[in-house]
Amino acid sequence: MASEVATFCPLCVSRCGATATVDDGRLLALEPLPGHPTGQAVCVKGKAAPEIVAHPDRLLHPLRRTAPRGAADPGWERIGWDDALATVAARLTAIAAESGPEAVVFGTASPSTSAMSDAADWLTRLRRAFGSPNVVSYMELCGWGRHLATTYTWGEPVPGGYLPDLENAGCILYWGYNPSVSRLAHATATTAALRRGAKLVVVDPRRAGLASKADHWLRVRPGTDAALALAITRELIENGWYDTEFVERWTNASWRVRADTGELLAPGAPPPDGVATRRVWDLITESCARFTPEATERITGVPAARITAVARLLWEARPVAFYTWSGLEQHSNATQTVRAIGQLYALTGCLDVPGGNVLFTPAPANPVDGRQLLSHEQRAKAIGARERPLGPARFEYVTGEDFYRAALDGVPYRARALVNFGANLVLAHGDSARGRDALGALDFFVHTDLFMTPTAEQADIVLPATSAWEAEALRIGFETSQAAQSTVQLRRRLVAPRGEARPDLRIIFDLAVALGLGEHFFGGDIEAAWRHQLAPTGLGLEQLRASPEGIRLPLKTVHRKYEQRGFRTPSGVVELYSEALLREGYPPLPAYDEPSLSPVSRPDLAARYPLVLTCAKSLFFCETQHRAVSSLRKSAPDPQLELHPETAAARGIAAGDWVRLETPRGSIRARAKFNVNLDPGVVCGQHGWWQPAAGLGRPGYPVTGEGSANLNLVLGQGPSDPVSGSSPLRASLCEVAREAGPQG
Ligand SMILES: Nc1nc2c(c(=O)[nH]1)N[C@H]1C(S)=C(S)[C@@H](COP(=O)(O)OP(=O)(O)OC[C@H]3O[C@@H](n4cnc5c(=O)[nH]c(N)nc54)[C@H](O)[C@@H]3O)O[C@H]1N2
Ligand SMILES: Nc1nc2c(c(=O)[nH]1)N[C@H]1C(S)=C(S)[C@@H](COP(=O)(O)OP(=O)(O)OC[C@H]3O[C@@H](n4cnc5c(=O)[nH]c(N)nc54)[C@H](O)[C@@H]3O)O[C@H]1N2
Ligand code: SF4
Ligand SMILES: [Mo]
Repeated sequence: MASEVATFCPLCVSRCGATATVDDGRLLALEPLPGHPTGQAVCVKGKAAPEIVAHPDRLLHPLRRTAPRGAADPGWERIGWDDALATVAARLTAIAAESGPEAVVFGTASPSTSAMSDAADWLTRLRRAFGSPNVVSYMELCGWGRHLATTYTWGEPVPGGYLPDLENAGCILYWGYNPSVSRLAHATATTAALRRGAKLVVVDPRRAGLASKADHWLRVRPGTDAALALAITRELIENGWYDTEFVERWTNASWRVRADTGELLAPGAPPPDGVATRRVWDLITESCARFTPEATERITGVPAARITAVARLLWEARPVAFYTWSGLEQHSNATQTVRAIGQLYALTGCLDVPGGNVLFTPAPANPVDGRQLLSHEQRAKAIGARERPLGPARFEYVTGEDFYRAALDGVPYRARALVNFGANLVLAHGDSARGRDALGALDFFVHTDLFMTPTAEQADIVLPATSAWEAEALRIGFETSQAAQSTVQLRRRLVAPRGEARPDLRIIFDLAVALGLGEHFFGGDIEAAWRHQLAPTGLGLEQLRASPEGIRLPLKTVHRKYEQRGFRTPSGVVELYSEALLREGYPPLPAYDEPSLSPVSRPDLAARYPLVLTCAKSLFFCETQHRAVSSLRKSAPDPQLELHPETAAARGIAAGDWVRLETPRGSIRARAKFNVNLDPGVVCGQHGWWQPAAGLGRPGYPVTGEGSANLNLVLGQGPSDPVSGSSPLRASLCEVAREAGPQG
């Protein structure tokens, strides 16, 4: 008989509370779980969970490569788990002994697009216990702007840590973020907020998702968001639309700067004799001066009157809650852009107030990411730290390009091995061809995944991971609201693992033991580890097992915590003026830099490639995954390129035609999809196309070469953001032409 079990879907960052229907050891359906703080809805991908679990292409056994890398056929040979783990441990130990543990780079699929969120902290612990300061993931493409760059303004991530309090917001500001596609829990909460009268401003080159319900949709030219932010800031200042008290007391706007060195003087400190000083506020006013609404319309394409109207709305409809994501991450000016928005947001004074961006009270768990296990000395060896001391390397993340350089050129030292959980690096970073070469240059590569991918294909050993529904997992907090943060849930194992697949967490713990690091992993006992994590919550595993829908801790939000403890910046206030950036030679105040590959910065390229190219996620797939899932692929059978009908007409392209998308790096195929709301000078592509859908007879596409549909083949990793190394995947140049030959 079919039974219903409360669970949650970890396929993407939304982590929707869900009800699973299970019958005879099979997962049949996933439906919403309305009482759960993220359980209002389940998307098409969640609904496809049963298909993902049962997919015929799943990896079922550990595999060893028998042919050299680069061979057409890797010659996969099935091996046992003991053999696989022993081989991995032996190779990693040998490489660490010869070259230092830093030569072993760890990798992970983003926890926003995979169930690696179940195991992320434990993988970090394993890496640190092993002694490596290097994890290659997507910090520079996915988390920098939202998460780490903000520490140079706020001391803590806004948003990310400080999340939008949608339930109480007067005005919601989504800037390069489309939760209707990417985070259902935010989309449903936003719709509820609009129903009770909240205002909405969306900044996006496309009229996507909630933009059609917005009070203002600002159609910004990709990559010019900082100019827009500075223009809005200028309007706020000119009209006195800012929180004077907050700005005076809780930012360094009223501090003075030495004209000679640029250093800040603490409030009240007298300047040295003969040294001129300026107020930060005056410098800010000056730095925004040229961004008049009219001048900014010429840069961004956003009508001047809208800029003023949005500034007014942000002020009058306070409190403002905002969120940003991919639209601002993948740019050559990503850091300055989020600094500019951070400045704008400071002026509203909405930080940590009800309805603003709030640091909700997290469930009190023991941290397990093993921060203390990595020595300072090892940490300093992070790849990329020398080139970009304030960038991802400072937080132990290696950028894609830095990893490739270390693997291929030995700079700053050779990356010899990769221990990768999921991450489809070849498809997900720009310059796919170089990515594949870099993996080919490794001495040893072990990859854990549910499916064979173009990245997994380069591995020496491939380990089969269970899907989320074949594994028990502990989730402490669901992020989006205080109720969500207060929820602790132990997701049940709903069906038995397919084949010999094992949960990532099991693999991490077993590998730790095989590497002699069991003492840091409770001797390999996952339940003991969870008990340790849970201890401060007072919850036990048995209690959680008996309440599969999760248990809500009685936590209360505390607002304006900065009044007690200051901001977590070096100075204790919001650093509109950043000495940390100044010391490394970056502009200390938020600034606008033209994108590195734009019609303005590269007129030489624009003559041949006149269109601005950006990209966005698909509702039907997570990143480079799920094209093999029939129910999803049916709805989105082909790679798409959105373009304006006029742009198409000028090139003889009809809706649905196959087109060639050309950049200076090469060309790929996609199908034309008309979008009348786009600027005719902007087109929008999709990355992640490689996988065939055998069940539907839909083709796959080669990663490189003729017939490829891989957007990241024709996008580069540079010229990148000087602070973070973020790649210009969302603002570059291209041309589009109708594909020659028969269409169909
Ligand atoms: N369905 C689905 N959900 C997902 C994912 C997925 O692949 N599919 N991926 C997960 C992951 S890893 C992430 S990081 C999140 C990301 O979630 P989002 O950030 O919401 O993802 P996108 O839709 O790529 O980008 C948001 C918007 O940015 C716009 N944009 C593009 N260029 C610019 C620009 O220059 N400026 C501005 N202001 N906007 C721009 C796009 O048009 C798009 O509408 O989603 C997560 N959830
Ligand atoms: N052009 C362009 N490029 C982009 C982006 C973009 O918007 N445009 N987005 C960027 C962003 S925001 C991100 S986060 C990255 C995403 O890049 P990745 O984090 O690599 O995500 P995916 O491409 O979805 O690939 C995830 C891989 O993990 C596997 N996997 C899924 N679930 C699990 C699991 O539970 N365990 C294990 N072991 N494996 C699993 C999948 O089968 C797949 O092979 O891509 C970046 N690349
Ligand atoms: S939005 Fe869809 S894929 Fe993401 S967690 Fe919710 S149901 Fe799963
Ligand atoms: Mo991401």
